Amino acid sequence: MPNVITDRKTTTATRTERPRLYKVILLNDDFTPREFVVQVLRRVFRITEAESDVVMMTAHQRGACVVAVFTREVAEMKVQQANDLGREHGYPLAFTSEKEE
Ligand code: NFA
Repeated sequence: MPNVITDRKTTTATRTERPRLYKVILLNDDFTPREFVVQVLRRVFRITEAESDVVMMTAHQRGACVVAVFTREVAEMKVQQANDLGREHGYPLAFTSEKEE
């Protein structure tokens, strides 16, 4: 019987990458009431009234404001929930998500 080597070993190197994060952005519009925007921000993003006010006013004055960053799935879910709330009340309120560099 020839000498056959059967005990080859496999080594696996593991490299863990950080998940890419996505910004959720609030866009200004001319129709959605300020107070409604604040309530949606509080409900969907669980931020305080004071923080919601700053985010809402920043979007109002500058056109857009980053609300928070999340993994892609969570960002997309929050955008959907917030946009649905606006639609349910007949407002054009718009949130979007964008990959962070
Ligand atoms: N611009 C809106 C208004 O004057 C308020 C608003 C702020 C809407 C931020 C959307 C986003 N009623």
